[in-house]
Amino acid sequence: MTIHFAADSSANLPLAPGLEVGIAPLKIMAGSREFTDNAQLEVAELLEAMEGSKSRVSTACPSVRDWLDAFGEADEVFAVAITSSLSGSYNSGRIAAEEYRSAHPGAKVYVMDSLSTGPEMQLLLEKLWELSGTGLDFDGIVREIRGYHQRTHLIFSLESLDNLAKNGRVSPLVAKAAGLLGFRVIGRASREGTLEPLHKARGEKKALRQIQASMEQMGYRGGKVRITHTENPEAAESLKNRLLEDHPQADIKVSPNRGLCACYSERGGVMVGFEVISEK
Ligand code: X90
Repeated sequence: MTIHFAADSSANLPLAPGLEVGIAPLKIMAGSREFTDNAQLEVAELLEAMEGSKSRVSTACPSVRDWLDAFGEADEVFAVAITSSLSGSYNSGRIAAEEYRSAHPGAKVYVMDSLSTGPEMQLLLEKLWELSGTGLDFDGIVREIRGYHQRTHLIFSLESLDNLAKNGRVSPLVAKAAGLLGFRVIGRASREGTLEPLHKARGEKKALRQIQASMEQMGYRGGKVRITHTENPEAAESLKNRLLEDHPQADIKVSPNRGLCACYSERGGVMVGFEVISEK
């Protein structure tokens, strides 16, 4: 029996070595250029095009065809999509799953609405991979991953919410706070999968301190953490080191954002997916 994993490109693949995930790419339109968020995309080039573009930067979710390609050919497919509250990706994935089942009688496909994105999707994919090695059957894996999802969160610090606001993914009022010089907005993915602002912080150090405090408040006690950043490895590493001071055994990894997360978290953005001890 073969098992495949798939995700849309907001999961910032590649992930752990050995964990193979089919990618359904989103697209980013900046000025006259269109970027496909695949392994070939150069984030630095995308950011330059975005920053030099006079017109609104926009994005498009993967098509049903993109998801079918990402599923590949397998008996069981587990797929994770960016929050359905902010993107049509999950919807395309659901339709793809129906088509897949009719084209492959007996095949099973589970498409999960992450209600989040980036590093929280990474945690979900790593857990799915781990669960697939435990001998659990399809329904057992689905049950377990749903339970695990109750214990994962996403928190982030953004220097600019321009692209989110211009695309109607956050209110202009919330975006304004981040527009003030030197201010960052600290927020999280809400239970409904929308962007929930929590705090404003002036300067990177305060923002990182605030992220750490919010994580502890939400129940972080040394579980797994995945940190991604948009051209800001210093902040990501410094957050990792702060967390390790309190939780020396924690499994914490840092990686760069790919196109979609880079587009919306913008230069300097830091995103953190983490496990907590009690359910949401
Ligand atoms: O379908 C599309 O065109 C994609 C639209 C995606 C819009 C939101 C992307 C957010 C990326 C920014 C910080 C995290 C916010 C998380 C809220 C759940 C990353």
